[in-house]
Amino acid sequence: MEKRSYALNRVILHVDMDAFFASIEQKDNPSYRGRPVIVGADPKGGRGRGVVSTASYEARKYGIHSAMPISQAYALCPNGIYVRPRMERYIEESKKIMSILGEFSPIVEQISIDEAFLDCTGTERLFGEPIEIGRKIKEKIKKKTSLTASVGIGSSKSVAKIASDLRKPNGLTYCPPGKEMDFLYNLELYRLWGAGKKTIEKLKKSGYNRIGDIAMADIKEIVSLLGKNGMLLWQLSRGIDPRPVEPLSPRKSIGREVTYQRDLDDIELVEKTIMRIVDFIAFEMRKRGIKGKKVILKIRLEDFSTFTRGKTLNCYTDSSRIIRETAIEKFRNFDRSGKKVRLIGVSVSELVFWETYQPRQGALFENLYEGFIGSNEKKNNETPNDKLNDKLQDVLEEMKLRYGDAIDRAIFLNNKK
Ligand code: TTP
Ligand code: MG
Repeated sequence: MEKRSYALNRVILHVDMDAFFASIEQKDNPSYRGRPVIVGADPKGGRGRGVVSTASYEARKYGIHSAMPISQAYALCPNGIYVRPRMERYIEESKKIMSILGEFSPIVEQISIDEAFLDCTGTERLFGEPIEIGRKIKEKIKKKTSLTASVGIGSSKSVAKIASDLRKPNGLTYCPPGKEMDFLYNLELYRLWGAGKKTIEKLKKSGYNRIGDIAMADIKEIVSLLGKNGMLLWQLSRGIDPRPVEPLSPRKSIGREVTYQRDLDDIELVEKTIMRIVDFIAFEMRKRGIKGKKVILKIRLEDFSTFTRGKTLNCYTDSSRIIRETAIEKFRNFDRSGKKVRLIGVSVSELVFWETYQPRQGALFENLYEGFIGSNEKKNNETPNDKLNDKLQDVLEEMKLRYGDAIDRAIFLNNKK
């Protein structure tokens, strides 16, 4: 098959700090520098439970990495320096870094506590060639924080993300436009952003070992092997990734709306739609580590009159139950004057990127944060049960993405029939 690149001419940078938590510990404690530092749960002389949050590059030589049981890390390197995470401190540094990035482009999308995408298309006259922009960003971060970052530059998010990881730590990697396929060709499959363990296993079994093997294959083969996901992966393997860098602004919202084929009078059915929409948005928010404070319900009636009803919550949330209850309350209080519903929508706005706003108490840090003292934020009456339900819902949404609508909440079953 012919090698062809579908790159758009964008300059996208991915910036990812090196061994972030561990580097901050080394910066704050000069005696830790040059030594294996492991940030995570207490190893308790090898009997500790919980996991490694991250390890300095010196510690990685012993085979220690993020998410490894702390007991295993201890067995590999009993003389390492083991420290508990200090989230507030890391967030402080993260904010500094994000604000430096903002000096290089107004389009910055933070995707975790220590990484972000920048769209620097058209800024060459201000900052120089792409590689020069990368160098300047690294220098500025080093100067202001004494920390090192790795930067990847390419014509898409996926290429930039792969590039930043190639020469860690303190790396700078540029893939010029048009060279995407050559750049990706010999790389191992795990580097493809979006290829999970199972997908990689499947691909390897069928003889695809490098990214280039997928790029050169017939798209139909990959799709028949992996389903819908195959299409995306095939495109990524050729450096095709049109996703824009999307900054998260407080004005922005996450939402979805549904227009019915026939106008509806059945309140119960409309409420079920609201629940479905909310499940989707809450999943999207949790996946991206975002929480929001304002819930907005949109209603269009049979005569096309359109209304919005909003409520600002006590504090930020990504809980399906809280968003759902708020939206449904707004719907029940809305006077339709007997008219049927043509469209219903829910959105959440006043968004914040939660990890840098306040440490996340879920997923990543769960094992590390027994006894963590939260901020002064008021609570929205979130219960442990909500957290469990949200987790279940996330699994469900993942499965829906993979297997279509074969699985769903019991409450929706009647509609399917
Ligand atoms: P990463 O950027 O994945 O890792 P890192 O910055 O430590 O190392 P690298 O040089 O490879 O980028 O994650 C950023 C921080 O997030 C990391 O320092 C600690 C935290 N983290 C966890 O707490 N648990 C995890 O499983 C991972 C992956 C990260
Ligand atoms: Mg990092």
